[in-house]
Amino acid sequence: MRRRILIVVTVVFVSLALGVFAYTVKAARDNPIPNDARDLDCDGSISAFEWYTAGLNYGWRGASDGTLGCMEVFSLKDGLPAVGVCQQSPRCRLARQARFTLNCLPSTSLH
Ligand SMILES: [Ca+2]
Repeated sequence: MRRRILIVVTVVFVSLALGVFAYTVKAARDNPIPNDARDLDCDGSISAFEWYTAGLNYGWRGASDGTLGCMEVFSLKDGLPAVGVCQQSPRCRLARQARFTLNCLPSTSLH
């Protein structure tokens, strides 16, 4: 009897966990950020973690600094830009202190 209860509890717990995970994956997928714009560190590849994180925690809008031909991945938490995605090279531009850097250089190289 005890074993059956343990099995039922385990099945219920695993089902709930899978349901929550599926729900968050669907929410990440439904985010308007294009899949190829979810490279949050501009390293040229999009990991599953980046894809998932971008889908849940970031939004998509025109570049807030007015850069023409660029869209922006911004934090839903504070509204600050994270990555600029531009038509011209460099396509992916990290944002530091609310400004896009060129060639994804660290913010210290700007000053
Ligand atoms: Ca990346």
